[in-house]
Amino acid sequence: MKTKIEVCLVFMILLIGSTSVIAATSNVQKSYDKMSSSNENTTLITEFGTGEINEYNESGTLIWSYPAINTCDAERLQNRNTLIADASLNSVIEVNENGGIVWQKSGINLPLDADRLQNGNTLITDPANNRVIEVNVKGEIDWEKDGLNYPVKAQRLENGNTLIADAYDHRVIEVNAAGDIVWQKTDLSQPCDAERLQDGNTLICDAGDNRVIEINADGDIVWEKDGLNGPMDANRLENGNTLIADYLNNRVIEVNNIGEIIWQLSGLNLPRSVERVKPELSMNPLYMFIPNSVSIGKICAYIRNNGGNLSNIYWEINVTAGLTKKSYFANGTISLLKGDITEVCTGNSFGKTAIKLRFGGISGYVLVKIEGFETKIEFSGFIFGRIIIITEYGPSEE
Ligand SMILES: [Ca+2]
Ligand SMILES: [Ca+2]
Ligand SMILES: [Ca+2]
Repeated sequence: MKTKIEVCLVFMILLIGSTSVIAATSNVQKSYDKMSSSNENTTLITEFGTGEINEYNESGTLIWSYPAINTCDAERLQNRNTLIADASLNSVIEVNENGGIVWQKSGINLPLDADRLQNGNTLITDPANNRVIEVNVKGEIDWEKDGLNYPVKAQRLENGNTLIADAYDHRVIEVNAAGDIVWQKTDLSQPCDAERLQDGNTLICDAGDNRVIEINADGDIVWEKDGLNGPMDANRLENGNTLIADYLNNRVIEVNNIGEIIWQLSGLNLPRSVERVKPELSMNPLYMFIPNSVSIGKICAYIRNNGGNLSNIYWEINVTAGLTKKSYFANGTISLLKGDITEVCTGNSFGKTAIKLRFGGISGYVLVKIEGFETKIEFSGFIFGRIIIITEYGPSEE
């Protein structure tokens, strides 16, 4: 079966320069098969056959799509943007909800995987150069592991080490910051994905053997799902099930701990990566707007709060008055208690919890951050108004 996956990877490379062929294969009916209740989350899938990134709800309805040409991996970030390994651009890009590129690392020949790290850097597999790199926000390489043989996926572990599916060396390795191998599983068949699980086991797409396996630290197989066709991505879900991109079977399946399929989306077009997106990450928790043509008005920031008290809102308002730049309300934190409504923005029905700040000036910006999310809005024209921060979803009313 190794031959088949090799062909598959070669096919993938051929596709990079052949977009007209890709478009011809895109007209596929999605079918949905629910055998028992899954959950209300959405599923983000890169479909290599069309190059698109598609987000489906549980019943298989397309709810968001990014019309790329050749993408191999995508993940939804905490700020609700989507990080994409885009081979047609030779780049890793971060796009916002509207598809606007807000960050880009170019000059990577065939990026297959990109992960945003906790330090804000991005971990990227660069198989054409047989390496995995970590780049900072400026795109500079902060860390690198070279000498690999077609690394397909990588994961930064909690201990700071990096787990790499090194496909053509048929192994999964864990390397430390110095690049030394501290753990490995050899004798695999073109592993295309690996992730370290909470209990220390490792989940591997043993693609050439058409199976997903879970092994313990000693390398013993403790769980297996076979009968697949070139699986490219597997993720252990919080509910204990495993979500698998069954690449050459053109489907994504969720299987339980005895391997039964409990949910699937079929009729896909070479699903190469898959991720379950939590509901709280499927909506922007933070919105701000300035109503059109406002000379005296409001800037509103909506913050979604899933319950409890909002606290540690970082806010910063910077206002330019004439030629003099002034800062009003420099920055700080605000504790917001449940039910503490001070004002509701015009025309909205969200108001649950709010704070209100006053400022005045000609132009400037407002920046609000909460719990790792941030949003910034720039304004021009005279404004003497207020910023109102309210929760879209406050704690449920008793
Ligand atoms: Ca990734
Ligand atoms: Ca990864
Ligand atoms: Ca995975």
